Amino acid sequence: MGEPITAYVALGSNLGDRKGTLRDALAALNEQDGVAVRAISPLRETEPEGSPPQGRYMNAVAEVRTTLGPHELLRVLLELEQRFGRRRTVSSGPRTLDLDLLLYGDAVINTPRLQVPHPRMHRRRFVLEPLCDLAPEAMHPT
Ligand code: PH2
Ligand code: MG
Ligand code: MG
Repeated sequence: MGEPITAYVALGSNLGDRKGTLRDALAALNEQDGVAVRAISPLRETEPEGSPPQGRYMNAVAEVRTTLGPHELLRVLLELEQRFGRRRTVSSGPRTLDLDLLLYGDAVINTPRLQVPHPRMHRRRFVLEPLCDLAPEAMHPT
């Protein structure tokens, strides 16, 4: 564990109780050792982007302060997706909960398991709008 880092996490849900899942997932994230949720954007209902066809999403972005390293934080996010019923069947298919690590300080990470900044964040309105709501000063490191 090192110095606390500010990171941004995108949340998405398009199955089940979408708002309830996002709210409960944020509470669970805040309960994790070494992770404090500092701020949450307004929730936005968005049209699904990409294939396959699926229902509308609720999306949000959270700002966290964390003493976890980026790979540890990713492990926490994946564990929470599982806990909230995520089943990876169809690639990019509907999901109860998607938690994507967008930014981790100004780190640039390119490993097979983890790419930071998230490689598609700059092309996704459903990420950029809530991120701008929350942190208009946030900078993409590349
Ligand atoms: N997530 C995707 C694919 N498409 N569309 C919206 N509106 N919101 C999402 O969170 C989303 C998506 C893959 O993660
Ligand atoms: Mg995603
Ligand atoms: Mg994801």
